[in-house]
Amino acid sequence: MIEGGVDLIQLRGKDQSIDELADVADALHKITSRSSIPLIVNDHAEVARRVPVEGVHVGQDDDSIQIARRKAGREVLVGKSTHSLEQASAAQRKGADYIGFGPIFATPTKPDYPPIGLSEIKKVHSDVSVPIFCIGGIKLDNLKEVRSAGAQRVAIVSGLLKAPDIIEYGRACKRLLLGIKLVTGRVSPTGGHQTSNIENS
Ligand code: TZP
Repeated sequence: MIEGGVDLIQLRGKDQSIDELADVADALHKITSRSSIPLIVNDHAEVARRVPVEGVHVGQDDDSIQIARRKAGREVLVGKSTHSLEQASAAQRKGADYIGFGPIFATPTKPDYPPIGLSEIKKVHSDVSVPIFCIGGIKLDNLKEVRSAGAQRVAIVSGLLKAPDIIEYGRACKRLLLGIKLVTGRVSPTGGHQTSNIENS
């Protein structure tokens, strides 16, 4: 993934124990840190106490941002999943360093949420100033329309994981994003640049 140009990686392990997640996060972090790619752990902020990951990510039904920070016990990025304009603004008010916004399209990876569609992407970017990762059903095939709808950052899960060649797929996404708007090489999720971050899990 890193060779494919991914700018940020999120570790998701819904069915794994904290111990298992911490082991995977530790091994992954040894790789991501060599390339200065931030590693974000989904759901379980306590992992950040044990492994020097750069951030944690919480959903609407998980710990609050405040509790996630407390559990991490040190300064980390905290991101929040949001599924509407109201949730996006609330997450910023409550101190999120970045938000996920989606699902943009219907996706089997998150079957229980109705898709938001492309129409609110511009609005969320005008309402919210923290970095926004559009997510959900985004693939190489629809990346151009997502970008044209105003997305500055995207998170891709199954598109990348199911690609026959992850490196090529990542590079193709990156080329497409870079072609539409010039991007800095690598940014932190809190950076203000228009950039193409591709999250994976
Ligand atoms: N949050 C909103 S949609 C989604 C998450 C975690 C899943 C995105 O996965 P995919 O496979 O890229 O649609």
